[in-house]
Amino acid sequence: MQDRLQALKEEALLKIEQASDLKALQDIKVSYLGKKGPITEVLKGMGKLSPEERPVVGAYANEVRDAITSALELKISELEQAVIEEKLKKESIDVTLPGRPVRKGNAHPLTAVIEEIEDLFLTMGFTVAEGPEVETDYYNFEALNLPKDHPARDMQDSFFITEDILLRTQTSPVQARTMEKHHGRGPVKIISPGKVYRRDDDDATHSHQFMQIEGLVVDENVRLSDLKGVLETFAKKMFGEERKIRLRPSFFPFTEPSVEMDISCFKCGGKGCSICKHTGWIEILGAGMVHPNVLEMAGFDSKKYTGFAFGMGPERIAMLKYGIDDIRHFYTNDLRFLKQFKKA
Ligand code: 2U9
Repeated sequence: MQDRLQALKEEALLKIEQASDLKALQDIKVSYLGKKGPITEVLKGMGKLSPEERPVVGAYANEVRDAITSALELKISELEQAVIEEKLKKESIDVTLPGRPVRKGNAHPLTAVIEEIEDLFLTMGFTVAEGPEVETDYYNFEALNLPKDHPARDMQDSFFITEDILLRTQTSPVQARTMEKHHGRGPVKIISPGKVYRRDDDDATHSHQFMQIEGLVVDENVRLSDLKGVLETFAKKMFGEERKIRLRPSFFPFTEPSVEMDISCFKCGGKGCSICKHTGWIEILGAGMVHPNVLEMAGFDSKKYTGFAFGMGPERIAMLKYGIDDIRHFYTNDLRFLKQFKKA
């Protein structure tokens, strides 16, 4: 019986040695150590042995089973390791290969123009102020010298949320709020870029939501000539050093006097062309000296303090600068339009 066990052991160890995959090892395990395997058969026949032989054969059978079990475990772990090594070899990364190109985006043309304008005013000592798009009637109208019955309110037909709360129609409430925070002490020198809303039918030149950049300077001895100097610097930096500016009288409820600023046409230099509608001049923005009522409502002594303010539409500036013919291009997210503003 011991010879039979010895032969089984050698046979099993040889097969384990020669096995080339995990499935073959599993089959060997079942066929040698399983319930119907030859070792179990030998153990079952031990009843026929003499009492002296029985423990000797039993111990040897256990030894054979342990030898086969450990040979199987060793071979299994060798094969598993080989599989891992094969996988590592196949999946190794060549770090010297060139990477896939990353698609680069670009700033939205409006964002680019707003940032350019912000940078210009930052170099002139202005800071950027922001405020809520959902405003109270007080900051949007009343504090800007537009009382409830004022006819100029009609020009800013609005989206009201309640009787007293609306989507702001201009960024002027940011200036009114900033002035209040100064508690009657200057200087105030800010620009306020942001979204504004007006009830309007959208077409090539109108949008119910658009952007504004307004500016405000309040201090002692601020004059119209200061306004003119700041606007001229802005016009030249934005549209070319050769630009001339002109101020025409206008009306805004929050400024007195009020003006519109034109620049000499950057296309024809003033001779007259389709861009300047053959006038030689292009209207860029509105401005004026802050109305004393507005200063007083925000807590400034209008005998001691004066100020100037201006407002412009970045869409209009971008349309002029890049020859864009329809304001809706800014808001419809057409990549064919947006990709044209990639910087080289
Ligand atoms: C305060 C005092 C005065 C802001 C000003 C304009 C002139 C102006 C419009 C032009 C076209 C805006 O984009 S647009 O619709 N704005 O012409 N805005 S003065 O004056 C202020 C603002 C706040 C406290």
